[in-house]
Amino acid sequence: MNTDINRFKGLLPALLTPYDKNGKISSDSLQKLTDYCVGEGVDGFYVGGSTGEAFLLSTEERKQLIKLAMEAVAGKKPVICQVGAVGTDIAIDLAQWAEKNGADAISAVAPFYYPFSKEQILNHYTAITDSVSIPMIVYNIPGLSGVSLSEDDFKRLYEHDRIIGVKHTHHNLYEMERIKSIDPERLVFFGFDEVTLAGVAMGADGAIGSTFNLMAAQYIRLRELFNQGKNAEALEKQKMINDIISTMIPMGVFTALKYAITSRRGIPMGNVRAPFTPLSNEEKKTLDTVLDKYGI
Ligand code: MN9
Repeated sequence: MNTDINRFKGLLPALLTPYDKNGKISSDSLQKLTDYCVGEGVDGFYVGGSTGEAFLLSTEERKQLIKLAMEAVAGKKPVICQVGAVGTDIAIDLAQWAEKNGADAISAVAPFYYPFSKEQILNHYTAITDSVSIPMIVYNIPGLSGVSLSEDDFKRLYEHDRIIGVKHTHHNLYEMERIKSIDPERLVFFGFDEVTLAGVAMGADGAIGSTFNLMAAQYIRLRELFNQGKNAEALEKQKMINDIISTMIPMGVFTALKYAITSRRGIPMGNVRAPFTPLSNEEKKTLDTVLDKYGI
């Protein structure tokens, strides 16, 4: 087992992918966004996940995103690159690219769309992990991928030394705790920002979230309050965060975040790719009202 895995622990933005006026990935905005997040105190980055619009990008663009994100972060914090794809060969190509460009770890969503057997899914993870020498963090997100990896699946995945943890984007915290208990040295990142407090209370080593791009400081404070045993205050912080997230969900969290970061942080983010649509003026107003209320 890699003894250095503790450096991945903490609060990591699931990095948004900014576009320039022509709809191309913007290295300038990537630099500004990662600098801003580092300034807020994040512990690392998760690049090219759901929030990063991985499945709206071409493979070439995903490679470009990895390269530009690695250059932008420049070793200031650990970076986990999501390389998952339906085809094993595509995921391996991305994994090797990530390693070559300095990624600290890779992550992969389970292969989706086709009804693969659990055996095939396990082989997929083994093949990707074996193709590189950096660690793999499994991305379990049944709500979007349609594939649910169970405690038993993790027992098998963890037979591989370099599969060092999971990004558990699932509201079942019992399952998360059971997965953590298989091997307490391996890491569990919780993936739903609106329940960060509960995730941490149930033993998550960290959290990877989309809204950390905009307001990481709020989560850092929440964690601090929890660590000081100030649970009621930590819950107040979570409730405040959730007033914002619940406003964003009906309009599309990534779309809402891109609008808010562009307008409030002065970092041009562009829109989320089609078929997603930009916010309407009415949605912008609704979001502005709640962000103003909390001084975000
Ligand atoms: O990566 C994100 N998961 C999904 C994590 O988008 C499915 C979360 O950060 C959510 O966007 C967030 C709002 O539901 O918790």
